[in-house]
Amino acid sequence: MRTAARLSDCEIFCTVIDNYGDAAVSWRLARQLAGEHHLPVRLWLNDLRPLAALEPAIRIDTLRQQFAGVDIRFWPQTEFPDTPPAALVIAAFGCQLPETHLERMARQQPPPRWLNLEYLSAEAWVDDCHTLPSPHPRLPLVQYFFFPGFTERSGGLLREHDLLARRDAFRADPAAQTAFWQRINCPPPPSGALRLSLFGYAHAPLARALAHWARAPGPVWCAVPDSPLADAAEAWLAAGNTGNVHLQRLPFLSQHDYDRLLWSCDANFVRGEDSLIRAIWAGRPLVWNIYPQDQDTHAAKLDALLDRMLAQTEPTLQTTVRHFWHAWNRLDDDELPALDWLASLPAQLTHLQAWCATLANQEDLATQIAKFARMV
Ligand code: TRH
Repeated sequence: MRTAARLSDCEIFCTVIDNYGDAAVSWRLARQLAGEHHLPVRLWLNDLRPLAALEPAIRIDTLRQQFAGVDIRFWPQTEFPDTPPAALVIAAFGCQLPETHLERMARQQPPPRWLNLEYLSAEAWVDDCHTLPSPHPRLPLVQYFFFPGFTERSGGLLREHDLLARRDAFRADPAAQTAFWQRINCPPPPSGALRLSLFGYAHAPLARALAHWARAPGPVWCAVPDSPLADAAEAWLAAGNTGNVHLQRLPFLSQHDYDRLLWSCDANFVRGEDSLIRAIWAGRPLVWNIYPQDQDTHAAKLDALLDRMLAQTEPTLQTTVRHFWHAWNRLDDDELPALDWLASLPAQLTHLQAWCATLANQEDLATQIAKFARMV
């Protein structure tokens, strides 16, 4: 380890595979390194469309634009522009850096700190792999694996320094809430209704859940931003018999407004990586539709998160939540205990608030990256 060094700038490379998560995580990290750690940040993205969905002020028809202190660049997959490497180079999710850029990095003195930002997992092995070095097979460069995670030995979770304060201020401010519903063109939820937000993949058994909630003891208001679940919800609505369920279709919201939706609901159904973390920071019960992987490797990841999330809870609550999450992810063919899950929400809330507060004591991912890059 070198002693703490000055860090002049940073660049993040991100290849969008599908969906929004890769761009979402890279964008949050870029904004935070620029805004909170005062680093000039370049963000290279091979596809600007997901970013423009998350932040509508972003343009998709330009090679270079500046927004929120970040220099956003289109990353052409053919010839990479000759650009001096930054002092900190982050490859998001194992993406391959352009060969010409790697060669420039190798010629730079001192060479850049080079991190591979890995996918999030709550599994125990993460702690042993976090910050492991991996020398380049040919060039005099070392890449370090940087693992986000839920423990002190991991790289932590993305969280802006004022996120929880902004959340609490929003919840205490009826005018801000009214302005939010108006801005997204949505009537405020009926008073007294249980509020759920629903975001997920096409395989989630939404129609089965809605059929159960139609028989709930009170009204259940379900906000469904654009995703495959929105189509499933509409198909169910068209079939009639909605009982106590009130469906509210929403457009795909900006990241800014999606946070406000999560903060406004009693429980949030999320998916992938980034919306999961935002739902945890909402401090309310959540259900995770994990991104499916080959050979069901996602099942172990889902259970690892459940183990951490439910560690301090009663066995009956653990059984209900675990059972519901497994059925929601179609990990087994069991019946979806949708009404038991609904009845367990007050107990889940107490626990989720405490878990959120505990996790917020951890140093956040951007801060850990900035510190590590100054030390390596
Ligand atoms: O879009 P995703 O399914 O992304 C996934 C995962 O990240 C997965 O781990 C990765 O391997 C795969 O992509 C390739 O889910 P995720 O990560 O939750 O990203 C969704 C983003 O969209 C998140 O930042 C929240 C945001 N969002 C909005 O801004 N507005 C909305 O209305 C909704 C529903 C989401």
